Amino acid sequence: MRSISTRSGQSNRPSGSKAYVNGISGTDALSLRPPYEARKLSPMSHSRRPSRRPQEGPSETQLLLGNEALAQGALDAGLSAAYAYPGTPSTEITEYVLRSPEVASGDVVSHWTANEKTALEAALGASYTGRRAMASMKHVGLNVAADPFVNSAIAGVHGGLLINVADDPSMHSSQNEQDSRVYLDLALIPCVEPADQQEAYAAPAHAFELSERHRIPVLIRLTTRLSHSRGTITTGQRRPRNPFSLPADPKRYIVLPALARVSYARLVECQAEFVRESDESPFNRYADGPDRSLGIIACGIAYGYLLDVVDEGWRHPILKIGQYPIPEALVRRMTETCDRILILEEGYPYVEAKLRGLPTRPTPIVHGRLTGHVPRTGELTPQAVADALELGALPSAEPSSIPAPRPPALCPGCPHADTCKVLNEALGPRPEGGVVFSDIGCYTLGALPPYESIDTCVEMGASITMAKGAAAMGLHPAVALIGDSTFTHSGLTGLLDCVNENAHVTIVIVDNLTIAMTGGQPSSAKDRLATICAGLGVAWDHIRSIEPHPRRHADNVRVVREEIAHPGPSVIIAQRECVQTARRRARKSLTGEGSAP
Ligand SMILES: Cc1ncc(C[n+]2csc(CCOP(=O)(O)OP(=O)(O)O)c2C)c(N)n1
Ligand code: SF4
Repeated sequence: MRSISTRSGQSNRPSGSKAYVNGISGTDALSLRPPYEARKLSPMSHSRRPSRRPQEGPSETQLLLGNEALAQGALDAGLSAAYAYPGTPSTEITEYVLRSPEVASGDVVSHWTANEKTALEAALGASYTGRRAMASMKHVGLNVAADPFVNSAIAGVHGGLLINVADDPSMHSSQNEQDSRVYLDLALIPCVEPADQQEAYAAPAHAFELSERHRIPVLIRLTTRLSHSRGTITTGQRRPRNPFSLPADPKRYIVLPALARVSYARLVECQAEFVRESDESPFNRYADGPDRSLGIIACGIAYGYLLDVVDEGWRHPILKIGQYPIPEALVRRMTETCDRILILEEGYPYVEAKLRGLPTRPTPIVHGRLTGHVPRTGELTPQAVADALELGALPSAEPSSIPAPRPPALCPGCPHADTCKVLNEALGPRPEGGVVFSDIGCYTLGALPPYESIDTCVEMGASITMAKGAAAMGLHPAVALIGDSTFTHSGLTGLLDCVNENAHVTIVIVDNLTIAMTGGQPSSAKDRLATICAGLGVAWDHIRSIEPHPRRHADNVRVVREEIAHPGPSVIIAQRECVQTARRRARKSLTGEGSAP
């Protein structure tokens, strides 16, 4: 990797013995005292903490995950409704809200929804009534919710509306590492990207105000390390929830072309104001330094990593970006005064690419992921930042020997394992025996030895529709393997297509009665799958139930073979509870946990 020399002999790295574990460092702020000058607009210019909490007043200290801090910040900022479809690394936002006293008392409504699109639309409906609402999802969930995401920016909001999206660079639990900031260019709305847990707490209050001031939705972007690492936060006083009220101009919500053109023009007009507000935002700060041979722009958690690797003698200007659109005046200050600029950002080279397109005077040399000074793919780490700045190796903690590394695998006794064995026997060797188009869930682990039962896995819902497309081209048997939650998330519409086209596909719904992959959230259509399939038009004779259990193996193989032979759509529901949720349920009933006192 290329690096940028920042030194005239002395080390810039902290001399202390700060340890770095998995790229997560402590949350204690390194204060960058003079030679930095404080930027007037930001009273907190060198600390990691935004100056604004929901309201000044009594506060308490808590140790929270980034996701939990965001949820607490939203509750304290007057949240009334929170909807989500689970997905790592975003799930804990809604789990925290669901556990809150506000939900228990009925003051806040919160639900897991069928998918991310329905989550965002429900939050938009809540906002229509003047309440503050939010929808949370993982980055690929925003693809599913892209339609309401882009169009709610045109229709506008009444109560504040937040879309919290957790990106997963390095693909720890995802099929890609797309950067949600790219969606800002489609929806033309602002985004807040916290650098640490305290900012994650402060972000909802700030973003709700922004949302209500401009009547647009606001994106809050997190990434895995911040979502899943703990830090101490200081809470502020709670803001009361908005009263019920309907919009004064309800026609805005009808995006017929004639009305949408007006709304779109207004949104475009707002862009300059969004940029101005970014320049003034407490989430964006400029810290000047005397050595302008290099300036650094650090976005979101990258700012935290930067503070971890530089010491008090640091001499180069730093621009922290935590609110978008890009703060142009602050960026211009750097481009006009620094010879070269290093851009540190988690995800895509979003800011870097934009800076390359900005007319600047004189044109500084921009370095970052596109130039190889920072790794082009994967998570940013303090070490990657140190490498880019030629600061040498950081002290690192020995990895703990307690959790032994092991490859992912289905749990012993998992019902999906039995379904995989049934499919292997019923179909025989692939591809001669047919193709199993799979979906995303625990059962995707059926791709690994010893099962090797599935042949594809692309995105949620793709199993049924890919099987249908392949069957139409002559593939037989074309089998789709899909979980109960993935089926209600995005398989239903594909099944309707299969019925309408009388597709020769066999759909196996592995119903473990939960969303196991993300920790056991409730599945949307518990015990109603057969009725739903019949309602969509599948003949009752070809909606079969099996129990995926070793003692039923021979019967199950027979059922699969019979349905493969049926020249139309058939559904086999393989129902047996996930052993993990069954265990948790048994433990709860033994300890009385969760029951009334
Ligand atoms: C668009 C999108 N949203 C969320 C996820 C995260 N996710 C992957 S599979 C899955 C659901 C799994 O539940 P189910 O289909 O019932 O299978 P199980 O894990 O219970 O076997 C979720 C929420 C994702 N990968 N993509
Ligand atoms: S969590 Fe449940 S569904 Fe997932 S592998 Fe384990 S037993 Fe199977």
